[in-house]
Amino acid sequence: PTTAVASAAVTVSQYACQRQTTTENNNKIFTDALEVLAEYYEFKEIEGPCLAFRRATSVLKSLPFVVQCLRDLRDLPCLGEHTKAIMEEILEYGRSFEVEQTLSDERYQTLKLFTSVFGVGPKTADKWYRQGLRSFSDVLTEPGIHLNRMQQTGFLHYGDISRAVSKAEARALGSIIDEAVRAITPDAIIALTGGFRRGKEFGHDVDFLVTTPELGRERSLLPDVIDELKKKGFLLYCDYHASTFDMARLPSFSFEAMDHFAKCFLILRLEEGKVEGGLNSSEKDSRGWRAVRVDLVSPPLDRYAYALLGWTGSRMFERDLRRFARLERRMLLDNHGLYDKTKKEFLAATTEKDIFAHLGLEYIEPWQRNA
Ligand code: TTP
Ligand code: MN
Ligand code: MN
Ligand code: MN
Repeated sequence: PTTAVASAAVTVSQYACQRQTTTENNNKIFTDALEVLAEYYEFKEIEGPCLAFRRATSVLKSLPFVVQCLRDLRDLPCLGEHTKAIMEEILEYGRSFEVEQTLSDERYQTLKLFTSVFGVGPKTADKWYRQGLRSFSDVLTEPGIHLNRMQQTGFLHYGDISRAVSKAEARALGSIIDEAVRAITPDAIIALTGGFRRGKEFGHDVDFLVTTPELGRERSLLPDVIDELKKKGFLLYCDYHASTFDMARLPSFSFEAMDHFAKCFLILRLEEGKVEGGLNSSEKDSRGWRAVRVDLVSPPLDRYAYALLGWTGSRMFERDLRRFARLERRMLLDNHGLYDKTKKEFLAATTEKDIFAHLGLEYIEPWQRNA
């Protein structure tokens, strides 16, 4: 009889968009450790090792087996010497000295804390650290510090926003968004996207794509939806960005750049009574509501498939889709479209399957994109 061997002769692609990665992570003990190191280098703004650790993490998340010895790693891509050394330590001692050192590093701890505030990125966090600030009360009592509106809101709702959003809460928010959008245009198209579309149980926010069949109408859709949410008493915070979309522009070469669609970053008030099974609260409080982060993006309908693919993530999956397009197909992909450099033309798509087909990639379902 044939016995299944863990690291059987199945080749694992170096591209996340050619791997199936569900939310079931068999190698969490390794990926948690490697993510700490990735974040450490991110805070240090050293891109190379940061990306290397993220790529390694992403490969390990796709494996259908638990790595039990270094031999299991033999034929896997994206695992460098540093990664393998960390994994070897964990295999042998159940933990990594370097990771534990990083976790107790003062700068790492402080930047981790500061960047957990909505509106505070690594740059601001590092500036505060270099000013000698170490805690929220340091920041909030330091005379020279100016907090922008986003950061003020971030501190105000810190407890709620730093607590994970559950699937039940995402569903309740779906109904709220659905109702608000349909009050504006009954024929609106609304799709859940982001981590919840990938089947995650918890998220840091809830992402929706909303648009209308009428081209051009989407430009004024979000302002109307925002007014509606405000009128109904749901709106706690709104950062709206109007569309800067230009049809003629080539897809951008950058991986992390924001797209040009109209979008808003919101904080909404979610009532306990709207959530089946109640709120995801650590301690029962008597408020009966919580604040939740919600993102809305509104592409024109003819870019719906590209926007949906781009906003479904994961970030590593998106990054590799673009890298694959560029290096393997001489095509440029971003949230707006796909440009074939050989044919010198944009490729139209009405579904995500069309885009995978254009790229000559096997279709990967949303719940298999948790790279
Ligand atoms: P996020 O909501 O940041 O991440 P997530 O939903 O995968 O995970 P979490 O549970 O932590 O919320 O982003 C979702 C996707 O949207 C991600 O792939 C990046 C993409 N995105 C853009 O393409 N453009 C943008 O301007 C923003 C803000 C996000
Ligand atoms: Mn999200
Ligand atoms: Mn802004
Ligand atoms: Mn989001």
